[in-house]
Amino acid sequence: MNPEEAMERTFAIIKPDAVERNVTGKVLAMIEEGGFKIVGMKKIRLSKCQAEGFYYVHKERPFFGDLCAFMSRGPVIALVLEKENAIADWRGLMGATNPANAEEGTIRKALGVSIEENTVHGSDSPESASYEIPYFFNQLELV
Ligand code: RTP
Ligand code: MG
Repeated sequence: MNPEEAMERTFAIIKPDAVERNVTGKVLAMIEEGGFKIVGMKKIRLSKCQAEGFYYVHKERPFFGDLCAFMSRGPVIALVLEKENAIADWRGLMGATNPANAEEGTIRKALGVSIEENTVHGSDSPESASYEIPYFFNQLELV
C-alpha cells in the first residue's frame, strides 16, 4: 500500500465555547503538533436546524435540545483532518466527553468547560466521518 492509501480522514469541529474564548489557535496548534494535516477548514455559524441535522443520531437523547442550541449559538470552525489512523487518534487527542474525566495532554482537559461545552467534536467511526465530512465540505474544498 502506498502512503496515500494508508491515510485516513476525520471530521472535527472547534465548538462555539472555544471560538467565544479566543482559543481556536491553541486548538489548531495541538492538532498540528499531534501530526494531523488540516485538509479542510472553514468558519461557519450553524442554524439550529443545521445543528439538528448534524447531530441527528442523538435526537432521542435528553441533551439533544441543549446540544443543538449550544452548537448554533455562535460560529464554529469545521475541519477535515488527515493522518494515519485519524479517527481514533483525533478521539484520543480530544479526550473524554466530560472534561473532568479527560486525561492530561488532551484538548478537553486543557480547554474544556463542561460535559456540554467541551471545545471539540470528532467523528466516532468511518461511517460517521462519511456523513459528517460532506455535510460541511465539497470535494473541491479538501486539499
Ligand atoms: P462529539 O460527538 O461532540 O465529538 O462528542 P462525544 O462523541 O465525546 O460525545 P457524544 O456522546 O457523541 O455527545 C455529543 C455531544 O453532546 C454533548 N453532551 N452533553 N449534557 C450532557 O449530558 C451531554 N452529554 C453529551 C457534548 O457536547 C458532547 O460532545
Ligand atoms: Mg459523538
